[in-house]
Amino acid sequence: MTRLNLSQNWRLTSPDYPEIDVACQIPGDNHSALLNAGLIPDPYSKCNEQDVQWVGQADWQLSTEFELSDEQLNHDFIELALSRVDTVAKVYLNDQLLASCDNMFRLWRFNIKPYVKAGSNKLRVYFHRADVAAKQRADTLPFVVPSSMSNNQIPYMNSLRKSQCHAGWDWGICLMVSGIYDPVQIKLANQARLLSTQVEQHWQGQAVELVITIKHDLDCLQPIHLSFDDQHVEVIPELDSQTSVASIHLDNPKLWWPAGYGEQPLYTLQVSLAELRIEKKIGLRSLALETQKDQHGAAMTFIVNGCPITAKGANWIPLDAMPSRHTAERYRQLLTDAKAANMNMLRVWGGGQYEADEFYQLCDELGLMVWQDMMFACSLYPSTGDFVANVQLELADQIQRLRDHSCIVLWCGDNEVIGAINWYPESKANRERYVVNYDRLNRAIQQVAEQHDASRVFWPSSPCNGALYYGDAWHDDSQGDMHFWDVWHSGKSFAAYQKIKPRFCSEFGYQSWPSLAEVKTFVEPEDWNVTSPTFENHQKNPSGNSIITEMFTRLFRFPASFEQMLYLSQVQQALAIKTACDFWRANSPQCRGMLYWQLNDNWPVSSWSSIEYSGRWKQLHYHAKRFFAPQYLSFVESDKALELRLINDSVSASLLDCQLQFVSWQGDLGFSRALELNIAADANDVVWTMPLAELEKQCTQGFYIVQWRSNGDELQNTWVGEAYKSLAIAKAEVSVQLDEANQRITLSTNKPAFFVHLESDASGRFSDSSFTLLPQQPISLNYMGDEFERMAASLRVYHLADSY
Ligand code: BMA
Repeated sequence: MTRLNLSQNWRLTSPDYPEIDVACQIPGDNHSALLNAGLIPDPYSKCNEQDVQWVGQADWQLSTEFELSDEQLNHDFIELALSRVDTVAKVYLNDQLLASCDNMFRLWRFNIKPYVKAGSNKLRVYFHRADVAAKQRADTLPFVVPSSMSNNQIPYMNSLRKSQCHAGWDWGICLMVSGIYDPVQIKLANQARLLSTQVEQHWQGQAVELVITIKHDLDCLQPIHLSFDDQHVEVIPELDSQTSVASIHLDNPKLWWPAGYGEQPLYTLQVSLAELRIEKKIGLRSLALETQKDQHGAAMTFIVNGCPITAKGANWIPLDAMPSRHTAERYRQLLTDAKAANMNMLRVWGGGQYEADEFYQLCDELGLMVWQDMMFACSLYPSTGDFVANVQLELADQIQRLRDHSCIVLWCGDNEVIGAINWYPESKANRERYVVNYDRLNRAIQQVAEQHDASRVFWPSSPCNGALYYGDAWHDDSQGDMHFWDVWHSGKSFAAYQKIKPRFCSEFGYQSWPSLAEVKTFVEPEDWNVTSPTFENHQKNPSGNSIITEMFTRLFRFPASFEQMLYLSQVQQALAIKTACDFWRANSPQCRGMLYWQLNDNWPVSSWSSIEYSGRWKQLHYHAKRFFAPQYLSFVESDKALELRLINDSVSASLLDCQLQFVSWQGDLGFSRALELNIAADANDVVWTMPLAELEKQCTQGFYIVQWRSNGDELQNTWVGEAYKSLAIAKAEVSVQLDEANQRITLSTNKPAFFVHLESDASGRFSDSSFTLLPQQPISLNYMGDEFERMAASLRVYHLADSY
């Protein structure tokens, strides 16, 4: 097949602004094009968000021209492939209406043979205002279907199949972008097309039978060739059947494992028919979701290759609010950073988008399991025939595109839509109607998922207790997945994380402010204040800043400056999520999943993320690298004692050397013990205890610290017995030595220093940060970036006792 990439010479115009005619990169969006042309200010800077709202309130048009030769025109099939067309758009070819699109998640293939000619052809895509289209659709519904106005700044987003966070979210800018976010291609073929392939893995012990289904439109006996690794198969299609099936048997293949559990070998599958070819990389693994009843309720455990996995990771939102910036490099960076923090699962959250192919390819390659939501979030959704039919087409497209990615472990119907039935006055007043309405759509989603992929479990919603439960999954820790927001949204103390024992917590989060380095990119120095207009515009959760500040007063001495407030907010966030993960890991195997909210930001903002928009790691991400380590030592308080537990999330036994110490605030060693620890595969053992009565005397005197090595990393965990504000922490003096030749930084201190954190204005990160530093035990780490000089010139080293 020949493909022509129509990525060149696109122009963006608007009937509402006749003077605008600018170049537009495709894949790309209108805001990016206008920004490049200097017609709008940077929407991410200062309060510019408000000044660019006019862009979303206009119709736009993208147009280009392309050449076709006589020879190309003679092909039997000439198709235009369009995907991620956002959203209500008409496609014209040579000024004839070719198609109407109204679903950003569809993968369109239009037969354009009747519309094209030799020589130059004109392609034009006209985008209608999405806010107006959304209202028009909502007006036709038989009853009110409420949409999420606490997140969206534009109403009725639920009536459009468009990324729901385009209208803003409680971490997101409202841009109402439009454009085309995948490459636009013309596909030429003769005789027949290869339409799709599906690889099903049927496991029997260590052997796998691959059933490969190929869809095509051959009408002659031409062979289809398949190769998988070093095996080759030829299939002769049956006449009048557009589906051919081949099978390949492998004994003891190399297994694909989630990160931390093993390697990620990928086999190459090639399917070819004459000059047409489909190529895929396939990871071989068996997969199950264990939901059986047990003494705690019911399990929620992913089983890969027969081994129960503890899923550790975060929730993923779209990379950037301007889709032009969804580049392969940025996917790779962010996903590599997720893996570097010992994550093995990401949840693609339902208010964003089915991600680009690169995302899933990288997750396959890195061993990041994907919990895939369908794109519905926090609103109620229509269940009218046309809406449901549109969704079914979207899901058929997406599931067929994605199902051969081994990284995907679950199809989940939506984000928080069951819960949303309890949020809106209309649905509270008529719950039956809205539960039935929910189920009609959800059931249709399930049917398409099961029709196109029988190999994965369909999970109705997140959070959810299982099929046909409509209760409060937010708070039920006995079964299913839960979203635990009692700490952030309801103001409970961090100890509330230790009052629950989730089976799988797929959301829990705590906000922080961005680092000073990040703040410099979007706030002018005169607005460096957490209540300045600019700073407040970059906080989309109305009570966010007060929640952060109020929690300071519970835990810490109040920070002395704006800069120290930023730093301390990241200490606080790290401590919140670490409190939860330390406790839940210590509760494995009862808890088999923890995905915090949220991995990333789609613009510079105050949020729950552990990686800032610029890519800089917040303190939380450095902590996650420790508290998600496969071999982890966690302190937990039971009724009687402080326990040190060793958790081994691995398929093999492990031997660990660790050093446990009690250190006074002044740095005197009260107790030091070297422990040599053996642990079985997938185990959780108590390795040391201290009775509470003893501990009470100790905890005002100092703290425990345990240090160990795992997978080449130096790890540590610190336990303090009371809120930091009440402890007699010494005013440490931390000094820094730089070694440019080796990109090394060495930190030393005269007194114990807590949450010692490095930050600079340079790009890149450090091999470690936000740790406890002890006197006489300097820590050396690497700067991982290409701007050593800039890093050195702007390096700021923070620590807790320095924040007040
Ligand atoms: C969740 C998510 C998001 C939201 C986050 C923080 O429940 O599903 O909708 O951004 O909470 O409020």
